[in-house]
Amino acid sequence: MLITRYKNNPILTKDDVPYPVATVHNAGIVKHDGKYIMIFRSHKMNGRSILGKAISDDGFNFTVDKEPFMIPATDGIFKDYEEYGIEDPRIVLVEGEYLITYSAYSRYGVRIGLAKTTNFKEIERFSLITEADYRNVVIFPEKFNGLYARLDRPHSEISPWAIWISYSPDLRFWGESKMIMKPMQYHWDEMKIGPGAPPIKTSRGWLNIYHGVFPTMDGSVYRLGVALHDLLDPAKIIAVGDDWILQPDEPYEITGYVHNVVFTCGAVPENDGTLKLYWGGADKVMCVGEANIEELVDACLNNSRNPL
Ligand code: BMA
Repeated sequence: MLITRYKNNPILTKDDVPYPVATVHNAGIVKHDGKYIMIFRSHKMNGRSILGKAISDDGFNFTVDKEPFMIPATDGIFKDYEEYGIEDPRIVLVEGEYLITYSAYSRYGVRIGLAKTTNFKEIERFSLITEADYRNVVIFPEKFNGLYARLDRPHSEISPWAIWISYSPDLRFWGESKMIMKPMQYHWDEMKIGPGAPPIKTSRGWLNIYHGVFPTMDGSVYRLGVALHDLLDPAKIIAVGDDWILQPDEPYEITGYVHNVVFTCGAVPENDGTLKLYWGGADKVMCVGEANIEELVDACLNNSRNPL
């Protein structure tokens, strides 16, 4: 077992939230000033999503803020594109700024918003960084030759939904896009894949924990897998682990708002070489597990499949 589930999962549910919500799931998470800050998604009772914030000393026991952290914008261009809700935040620290990427839903489709904060109190909505039909944007914590880099997942009618990379000098304008990893036929991720947690730097490469989806007669199953990107050229994938590292096994992952889902938006690497991996269980609750980072890298290298 590469991921050891925390014994008291789920760590956060709707009953921990002091305002009315139906779910708590798909949270981004970072360590800031010695505390774990979690930005989670909740469905409201109208079926649209908002983002909440929770804080913890140990990464397991969280307390939720009295008010939501972000709700759909009420003015400017963001208002038009967040009308149906905001979902699945990822957080990364780059050069002293926390960058939060989230899915913005509206009558025009789903695109990605980028907000910045330094303290998780004041938030600046910076830019809408894709057009419609993109989800799952994770930004690398470091720049490459002076450029920010991101992984994302555009929707395509022609090819299975795959992971792409793009670069930006300023977080606003993105380009040099390229598909770098795609689903594999008759495999656990054959229907679609997407970036999960922001990439984690290791001595052997960037560890990318992604999700893959398999269609069954009983609906789709969301699982997590691992890939390793070159440290200097993240478009180059060194290896993709052939097996999933986590699948819905516990009752709170099998049954919920959407059945059979483990979905990650964040992980925290610790100084002792372990990783706290966070995931939404069945789109309803938040869970955590621990892993050894080197073992996850080995899982990419020792039993690989082709990225493309
Ligand atoms: C995806 C997204 C995720 C969700 C998953 C399973 O398409 O909507 O937010 O966790 O489906 O329902």
